[in-house]
Amino acid sequence: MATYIVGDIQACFTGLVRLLDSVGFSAERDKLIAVGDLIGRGPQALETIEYLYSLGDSFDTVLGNHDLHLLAIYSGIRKAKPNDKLDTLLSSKNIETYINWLRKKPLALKPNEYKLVTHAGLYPKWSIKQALAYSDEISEQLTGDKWQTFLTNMYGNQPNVWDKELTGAKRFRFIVNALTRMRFIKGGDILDFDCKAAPEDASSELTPWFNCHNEKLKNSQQVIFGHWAALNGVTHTTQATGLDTGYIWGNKLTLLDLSRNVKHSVKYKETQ
Ligand SMILES: [Mn+2]
Repeated sequence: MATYIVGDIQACFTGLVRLLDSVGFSAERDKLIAVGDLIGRGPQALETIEYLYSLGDSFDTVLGNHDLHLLAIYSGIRKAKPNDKLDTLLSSKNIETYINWLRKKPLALKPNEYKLVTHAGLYPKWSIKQALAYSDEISEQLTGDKWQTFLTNMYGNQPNVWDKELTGAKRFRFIVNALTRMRFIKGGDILDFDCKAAPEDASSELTPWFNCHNEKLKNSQQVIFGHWAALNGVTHTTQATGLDTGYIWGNKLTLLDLSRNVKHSVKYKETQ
């Protein structure tokens, strides 16, 4: 039995199947975990969700910003843009099943004692235990009766600094932003949402979250994340592994074989 963690699929079903075939993935034997952004911008939203749903207990995922955006579009809270490419999925006869399935997915997962999986990463002031507890707070909202009210209040960039005394919509918004949208940190603890570039191309006042000292993260622990295509999987630290290698932008789709600690990729050009 192997556990594989796959980077941002973004509705690229063909690439996903090629990648899983290349490692001999078996839904009967193995487990697949995704870092979120299952859909969004790619051409095969319906095929991707149908397939991942069909894997049953062999599949799990954390939610990414595009997955939460899908829930908001389905709820009529946000309008889909043409480049979201969600029409085939939203008009599926099974859409309600898929939406209710996604609502039960967390923002953070612990695949073993030493690893944390989230879409964007781990806020430098949080331990893994805190991230999992805050993810549970969001799951309580997403699975509750008022899940659409929660989504209405989810959008926005403030507050951009964590304070454990935050309550209600502000608290939930910070948790969602830290776990699904974070890239750079300013001044040690401020979330920045303007820059999507690679670290070497960013202004000197911006630090990638994984280069900020986290006194609560032990040397043996590692954060596995996606979301940041410009990194191309390069973090220069053993405490963070980025799996978004920009397949949707013509680059690669990557998965990590967790037990062997080996990455495998397929190139966009070889799958067209
Ligand atoms: Mn993302």
